[in-house]
Amino acid sequence: MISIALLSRPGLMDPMKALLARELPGVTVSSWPEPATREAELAVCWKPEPGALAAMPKLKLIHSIAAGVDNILSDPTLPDVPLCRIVDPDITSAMTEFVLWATLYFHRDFDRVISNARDGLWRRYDQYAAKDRRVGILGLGALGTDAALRLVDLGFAVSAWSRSPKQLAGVTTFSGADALDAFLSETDILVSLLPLTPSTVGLLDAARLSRLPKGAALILCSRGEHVVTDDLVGLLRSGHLRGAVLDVFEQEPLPSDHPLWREPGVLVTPHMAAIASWETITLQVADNARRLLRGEPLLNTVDRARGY
Ligand code: NDP
Ligand code: OXD
Repeated sequence: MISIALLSRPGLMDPMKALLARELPGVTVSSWPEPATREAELAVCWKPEPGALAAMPKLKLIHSIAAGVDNILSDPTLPDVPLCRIVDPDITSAMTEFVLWATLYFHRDFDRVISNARDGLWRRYDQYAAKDRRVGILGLGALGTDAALRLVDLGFAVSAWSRSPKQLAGVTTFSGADALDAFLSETDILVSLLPLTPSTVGLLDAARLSRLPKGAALILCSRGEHVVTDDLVGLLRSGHLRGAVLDVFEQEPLPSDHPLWREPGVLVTPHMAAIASWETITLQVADNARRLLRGEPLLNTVDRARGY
């Protein structure tokens, strides 16, 4: 039976040990930096220490416990073995719920009335029909596609931007770097569901965010590194942007004294848009472990050259 190493901060993945033993009878599970991890054929990772995977000479497969793999690909010594990630309908639904909630938060002025309620201020705002609100989604993959379709169901004017051309019923699609400015200029509520890669890091800087129409809002569900925080804060303070729901940050957990917690117009959520259960993660890891042992195609492999 296969030998699996868990690589993360101490204790994080402990719940997987019993679940992996249930799914893969006879499996050996060790946690980095135990010496037994050197014998592992499969590594299950969240933010593995750079160099740790290179010290596993028998490694045949690296498995992320998350949808995003930037925290693994950032290791310059990463061994050249397949890398798989988590893709799951429950995670997709959870992300869509979060995107719908955050879209409605701005669309129906909850950002303003929650703040007004703290001051006992009774104030109503002009209402807009969903069809008159343009929601733009960066990234039209597993998560962006579902969120876009559900927003269409609610009647929003939905557009999306991806690397390669795509067609999706009811969605105006844009692709490639040359189309980004046009996409942004027609977006009232911008939702980021991009992977973090060398092409997308720092994408939302002052120049790009300024392309959004005055009064636009940002919903950041992807990675903190997609946004240049000082540029975002500058555009919020100048009044060009209305607000931002930020679920992801360069540093997580976001320190309690970080100014973003208290920045007017910003709502911080704790990387909770879509959280995979240990059961879901284990079932996908175990499925790929069996496939590896049987020499069958792996599921949800990452294109390492593209970075996602
Ligand atoms: P996918 O890999 O399925 O989709 C990625 C999408 O981004 C694709 O449409 C791809 O285009 C597009 N894309 C990638 N690079 C570029 C680029 N340079 N220019 C334009 N478009 C680009 O990812 P998922 O939908 O599964 O997940 C997206 C991200 O969401 C994850 O990487 C992770 O960072 C984040 N996430 C956050 C969670 C949270 O709780 N906050 C939970 C889960 C994920 P194309 O279709 O042409 O390939
Ligand atoms: C992620 C995840 O990639 O939680 O952020 O899956």
